[in-house]
Amino acid sequence: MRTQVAIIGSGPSGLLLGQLLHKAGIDAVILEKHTKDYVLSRIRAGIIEQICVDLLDEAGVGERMHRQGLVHHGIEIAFKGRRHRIDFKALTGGKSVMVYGQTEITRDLMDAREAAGLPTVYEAADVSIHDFDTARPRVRYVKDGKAHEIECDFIAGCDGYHGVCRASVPQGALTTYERVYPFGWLGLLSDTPPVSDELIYINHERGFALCSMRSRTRSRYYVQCSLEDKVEQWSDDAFWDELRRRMDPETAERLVTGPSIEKSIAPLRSFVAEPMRFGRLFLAGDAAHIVPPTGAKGLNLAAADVRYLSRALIEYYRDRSEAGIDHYSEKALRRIWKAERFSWMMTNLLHRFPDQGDFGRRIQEAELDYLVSSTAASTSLAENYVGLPFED
Ligand code: RFL
Ligand code: PHB
Repeated sequence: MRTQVAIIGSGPSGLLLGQLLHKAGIDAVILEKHTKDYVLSRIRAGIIEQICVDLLDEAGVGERMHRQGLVHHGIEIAFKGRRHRIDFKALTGGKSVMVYGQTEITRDLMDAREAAGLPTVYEAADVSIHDFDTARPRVRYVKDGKAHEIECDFIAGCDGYHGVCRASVPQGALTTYERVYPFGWLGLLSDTPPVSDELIYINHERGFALCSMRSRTRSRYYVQCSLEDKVEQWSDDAFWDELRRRMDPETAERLVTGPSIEKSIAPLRSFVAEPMRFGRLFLAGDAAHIVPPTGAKGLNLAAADVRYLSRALIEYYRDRSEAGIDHYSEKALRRIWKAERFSWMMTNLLHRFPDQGDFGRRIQEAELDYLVSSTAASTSLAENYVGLPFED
């Protein structure tokens, strides 16, 4: 088989890239290790920036998002039992974010891909990539016990943190930067009305908590937990009790609980691999970088990479220019490091660290106090949260 771009991974990065290339008349095949249902069952991101909304519109998959997504003009930050609102609209000249689940985005992109009759190979086993340092890269995989090979012009590594693409880059060609945090997030999804109209990020002596949502009838909550905790040890009741303890009394009073429909633990990590291009292989999304979820940036960064990469590939095919692909890594990394900084800052600001000590705690309190009392500090948080402008 031959295609122009072989895309590895059908998460949001791979699917969005496939759709934008298709709109520009460029062929792509997507190879995905898991089943479609498995990909759709992963509960992840919930907040998208305007740039991601715009890109989904450009890809022609924005209709349901605009119908069902909730526009949010601010968040609340709670500490010492009080909530403080960060007003995005006032601080950023009218900007906002949207609540629309990653699962829904993935579904919309999969549906559009299917409707256009575009090829995705699910349950593609043993995917391996070859000759990406030449003009004729190849991808091999096994499907239903049969070996296949695809010849292509480019390979897009959209296969997440544990994927095969970054792992196939020769040792020494890659520099990685990493920070692993000494705690995780236990998340619970339930068909209960959200406790508030906006997200609440809580700094509490028992640990961080986050009140988020997927819709007006579906809530998503998180509590900071130990890395040793197992999800089976956490009954729904234990989760709700712990969440309630971390809330201010008024919020705790409003909390509506119910059975969980999903519960999982995610470790927190910051990670960047540089560069993001090796000959005719490009990395995009979680394959190249991870942020702790505290800044709600992971999916948004993936979308930003895809915006740069799709434009670069379109420029290559349309204008025969390599300028875009030559600058892809550098441009993407400039934005990535700013989001890494923001996500690291939010994580430090809001969590309890085992080695924090009294001094660290007082500094954190001063930082929070400064944040909510200074327009400059609130503006900085707001402009990062809604997404920094593109430097094209
Ligand atoms: P994905 O979604 O991991 O998709 C990669 C796909 O590649 C497949 N794959 C392979 N396919 C073929 N061969 C192989 N060898 C393969 N190896 C892997 C995988 O099966 C998978 O289908 O990466 P992608 O597309 O780059 O998307 C990134 C986002 O998923 C991620 O950044 C976000 O979910 C992060 N994130 C959040 N981001 C936000 O912007 N806003 C949020 O509010 C937000 N909240 C979150 C989050 C991530 C979380 N967790 C669980 C880490 C909340 C949480 C709890
Ligand atoms: C979510 O709704 O899953 C969510 C929202 C905001 C975050 C992280 C996760 O910062």
